[in-house]
Amino acid sequence: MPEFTRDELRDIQGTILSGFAHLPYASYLFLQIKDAAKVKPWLEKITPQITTGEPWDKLPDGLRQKPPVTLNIGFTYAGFEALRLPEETLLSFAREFQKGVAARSKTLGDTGASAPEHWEMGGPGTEAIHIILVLNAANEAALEAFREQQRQLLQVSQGGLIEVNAQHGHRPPSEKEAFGFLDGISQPKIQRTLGYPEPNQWVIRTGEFILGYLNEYKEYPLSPGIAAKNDPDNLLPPFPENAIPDCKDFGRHGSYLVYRKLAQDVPGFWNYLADNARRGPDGSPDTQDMVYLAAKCMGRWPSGAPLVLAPEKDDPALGRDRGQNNQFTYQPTDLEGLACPVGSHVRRCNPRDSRINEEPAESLTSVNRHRIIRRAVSFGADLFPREDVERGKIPLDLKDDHQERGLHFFAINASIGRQFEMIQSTWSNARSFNGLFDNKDPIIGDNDGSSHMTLQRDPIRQQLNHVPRFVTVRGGGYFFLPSITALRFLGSRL
Ligand code: N7H
Repeated sequence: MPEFTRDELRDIQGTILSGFAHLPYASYLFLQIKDAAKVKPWLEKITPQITTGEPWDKLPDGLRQKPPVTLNIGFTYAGFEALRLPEETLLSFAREFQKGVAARSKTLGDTGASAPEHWEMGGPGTEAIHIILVLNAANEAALEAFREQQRQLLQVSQGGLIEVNAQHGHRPPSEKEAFGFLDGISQPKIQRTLGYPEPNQWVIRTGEFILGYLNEYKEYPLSPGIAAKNDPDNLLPPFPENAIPDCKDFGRHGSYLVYRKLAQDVPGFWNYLADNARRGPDGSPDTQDMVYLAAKCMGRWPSGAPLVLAPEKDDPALGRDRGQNNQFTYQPTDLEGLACPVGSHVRRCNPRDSRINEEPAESLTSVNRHRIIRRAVSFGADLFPREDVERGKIPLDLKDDHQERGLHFFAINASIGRQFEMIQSTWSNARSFNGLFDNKDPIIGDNDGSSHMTLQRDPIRQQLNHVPRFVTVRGGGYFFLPSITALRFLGSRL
């Protein structure tokens, strides 16, 4: 299989292929279409501004000329309805996308405080969202200027498009999330991107993340189509292998984007671990044991070192070693979970070669049908410096300051149902998982105090009981990230 050509990369939105590590500040502008007819001039102006996957030019010193800001765009199903895409196209989007994230609350375990009725955006009691603009910049000032520029640009729609919500966040230089752990380590490599022409155990077929290419079933992912007669200027490509004659492929080079605003209960997390930790001579919780238990829940140490490779204590050099910190499988050394618990967050979300009743290679094949590309950015002020966790400095008796903090979590995938939703529901929220029972993902599971977290141990396992919910959903949306060609097509129809 060849790598993507420059023209193909120019057609794919950049956020699918890059986390823009050099641009840690982000804003998300949520827009509503009031009058589709007035959106045309805006769409025509914004389309050439969308950051694509085109490789960055090399400077004379050999370094890449990275963009100072990036812009990406996604549409909800309601957004495509508002833009009056033909019915045949609307109905050819994936079912879960048609329903939207709030309607999927049962599947996702969005209950209690996480129920869509309580969401601050994207729920039934808030303004309808049609479009998300994803803005990235190098610092706060550059982000603010870029945001203002985008808000000005909205004016060309003369009220046809309004902003209904805005969210902001940034990745701290330590790359630690609010519980104090290094994040953003394990990402699937996409076949056809630079250096990965062929799929293998670690390189996932393109069609898991970009429509129009074969996926891990060696099939083409479901892609929205449009009758050829509805594309009179012949802008859109045919379906792969011209599989549906008389129909054009609206989805090619596009993908689905899941957004979840996830609040993290930092005092609740550390106080729970304090309650369960060994006591020191003075009767107070042993902070080293608290970090140990937290790492067992996570599957990695605060530095990012995977428990499989560093079972007893953190190994900061390994944690930071981008070449090594994701080089592991669970077989043959840790099938039983003695190093990395079977129910830990990372092992549930990507069991790699460890699914029970499957040979390692078989397990990798089936697990690789449920991978996601994650993009996450923190919001909210720290209760205590998150970098302190790696140093074992965790304050005891943390008081809840009632300030929200957490992650703007994004998942990119070709099938929301088979990828993001499957991980959240069948792996993280399931009481029975890979031989466990009455356990749920201790980090993102829909825990309600009735389930446990089992730490496999020889001779006797340890059990953390009555795990509460540490992550609450505060809002969300299911979006489609069209190709640049599809964006031009959308503009041409208005
Ligand atoms: Fe998770 N965390 O910071 O505590 N996650 N996650 N996640 N997560 C991972 O390997 C975290 C969430 C995955 O390939 C790490 O990059 C938090 C959702 C997957 O081995 C850490 C939240 C879903 C992986 C966290 C959160 C996932 C992963 C280790 C919510 C999907 C890769 C760093 C607030 C439904 C597993 C790394 C692999 C890793 C954290 C949410 C999925 C530290 C705080 C909702 C697939």
